Amino acid sequence: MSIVEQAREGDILVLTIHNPPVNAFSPGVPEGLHAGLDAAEADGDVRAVVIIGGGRTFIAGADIKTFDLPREQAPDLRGFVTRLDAFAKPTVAAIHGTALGGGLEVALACTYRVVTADARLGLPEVKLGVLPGAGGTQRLPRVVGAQKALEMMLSGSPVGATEARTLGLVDEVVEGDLRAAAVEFARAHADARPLPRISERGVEGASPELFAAARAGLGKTHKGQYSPGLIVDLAEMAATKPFAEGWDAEAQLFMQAKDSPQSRALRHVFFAEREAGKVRGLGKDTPVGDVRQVGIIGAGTMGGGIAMNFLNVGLPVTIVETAQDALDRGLATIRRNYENSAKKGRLTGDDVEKRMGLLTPTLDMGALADADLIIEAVFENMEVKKAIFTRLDAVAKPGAILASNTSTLNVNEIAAVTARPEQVIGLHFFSPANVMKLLEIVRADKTSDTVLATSLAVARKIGKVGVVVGVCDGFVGNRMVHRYGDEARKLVEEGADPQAVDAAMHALGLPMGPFEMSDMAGLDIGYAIRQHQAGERGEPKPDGWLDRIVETGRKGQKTGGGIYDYGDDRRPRPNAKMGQLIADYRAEKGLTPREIGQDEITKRLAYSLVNEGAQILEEGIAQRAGDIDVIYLYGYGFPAYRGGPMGYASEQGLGNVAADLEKYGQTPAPLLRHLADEGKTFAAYDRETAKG
Ligand code: 3H9
Repeated sequence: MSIVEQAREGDILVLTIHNPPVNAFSPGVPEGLHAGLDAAEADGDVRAVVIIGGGRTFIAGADIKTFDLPREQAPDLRGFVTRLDAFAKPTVAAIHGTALGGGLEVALACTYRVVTADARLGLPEVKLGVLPGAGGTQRLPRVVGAQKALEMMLSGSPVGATEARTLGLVDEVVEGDLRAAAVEFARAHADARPLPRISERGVEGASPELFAAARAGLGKTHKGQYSPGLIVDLAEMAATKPFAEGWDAEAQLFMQAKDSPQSRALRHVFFAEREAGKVRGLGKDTPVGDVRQVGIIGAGTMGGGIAMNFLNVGLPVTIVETAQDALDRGLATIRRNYENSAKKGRLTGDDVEKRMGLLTPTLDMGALADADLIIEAVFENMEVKKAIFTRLDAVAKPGAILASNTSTLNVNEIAAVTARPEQVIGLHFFSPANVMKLLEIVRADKTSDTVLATSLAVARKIGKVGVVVGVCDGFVGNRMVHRYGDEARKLVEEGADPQAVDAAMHALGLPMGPFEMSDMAGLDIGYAIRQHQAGERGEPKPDGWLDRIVETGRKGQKTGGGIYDYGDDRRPRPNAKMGQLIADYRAEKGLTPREIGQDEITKRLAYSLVNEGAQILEEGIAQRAGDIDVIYLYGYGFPAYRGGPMGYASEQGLGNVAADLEKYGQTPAPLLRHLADEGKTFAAYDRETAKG
């Protein structure tokens, strides 16, 4: 079948795009569409043209894979849109699924748009660090007004068919057969002249204040990002300059944005997110189990948060505790969380009761006999976990998935106490578990493919980004964060203020620096880990400056302060006594503080993540560098526009990263060294290893 199929419906020519999976504007598509317009021009009997997508969607945009091609090899979307806009016969975009980016731009250059009731239309380019580059910045404001256009282009979120109709973005919402309805519509409008062209309209609702306010808001909504400012500039041009001028400026700014490191990073993230859901070696036909009943052991903060994920999607949850008061507290917390959402208007009172109604509290582990998936979420102690899994093995039905929410412990060891280690897996949720999107899915040595595939499906069902990792201390996220924390503490020993260390991470775009994060998580957690690890290695009790802070009783936000003080606004403020404690510590240890610039702090912190990430990759604990990036985006707030830590390092050049690591006294991991020597990126490594 040709990539663009031409078919006559009497006097209407229908052009159907067949470019699965999402009809992106790939090489071959413009050629096929031009051929269709040639045919419509040549044949006097053709009165109008319909453009429709074959398969599941209309055009989902420019083909993101072609962004790095030289301009002359990239599909010419703008050339096609120009011809469409000037076409002498009426053209109708028949839209189902999603008309996104270049797809909506094609539709906007058509004379008319008809859509199915479930269609969605949007300009999501900002999410790729670019801007609508085929007339979207100039046409959308002319259709929906300046304010709505800004909102759509800056958020990148699509609108549904009904809203699109109200906005005048579409001409008709179709029930039933879209193709037939579009042909009918085209025929009914075949003789309309002059043809209405969006490019000839003015922009409603524009004012200098509107654009000034939009610019002022960017610091909050798009801090540190490049393309949103350009989008506002172009929307303003749409309102104040002739179409042709805005159209030319758009082309130039699109190229600038496309060639920016931020766009490269965001495109890397787009594909990394999609790859992360795929497990190498796991067949597409791997059976996926049905999860209808969920059991949770532990009604503490984690257990309660985990339970909410399932209740939110209508799955019944049985939650088990050892004592009635702990169970009551857990339930009250879940209810309070839901009621807070209801107060904010995110849920109705009915929703709250419906969700609470799906929750069965019990002190009896035997009540988990019917559960398809059981998640243990008690405190981190191997003996306690082993006892629970031994009991679960006796109680759970055959085929039930037995999962541990451990964040550090060895899942193989936990699995080994059961007679069914193939049913055991780690499901590591991030706190707060009802909010954070990341789920590390820890594949133990004997975990079966079905258990793995089912866990991935469960992650999708509850709206999490599931990333498969292997067993090691801290898995991917926490193992890397431990190295990062070590480096942060060292920087303070050497002379940096904690505030300066955190500020460097803010400048990189992270919502929190390492010390704010530790204060939030509780300083006692890291303290306990350091003590434990030293004990295991037979080393003396750790006595760093941070250990000393914990020993003063300051454990972070939960005790009102830790490294910093916190007021009601929960913002960190330096504490003079802690500053003195650090100064005394340095003096006692004979450390002469030195000035440390932001550049050094940023490199040492970011590259400590990268170096550990490279080690993790080499050990096969993560399948891909892209997976590590996805973990850092969704679990730690690493900004997508930096590409995650591994993407960021690749953008800096791995040779430079290795040299900086050495300069600051760290040894580059062998894989990092190797890639640096070969002049490669982590993305190249991912591509090579994908081939096997
Ligand atoms: C643009 O248009 C620029 C213009 O303004 C100017 C140009 C001059 N290209 O997400 P899924 C692949 S910028 C290439 O899993 P879903 C995707 O990688 C573009 N590939 O499915 C995946 O591949 P694989 C503006 C693409 O049903 C497969 O399709 N448009 C593209 O959950 C399925 O994707 C956008 O930003 C693409 N444009 O969601 C839209 N899109 O199977 C981006 C998808 O190998 N796309 N793929 O893993 C989306 O938002 C979602 O993919 C969509 C479907 C909603 C369409």
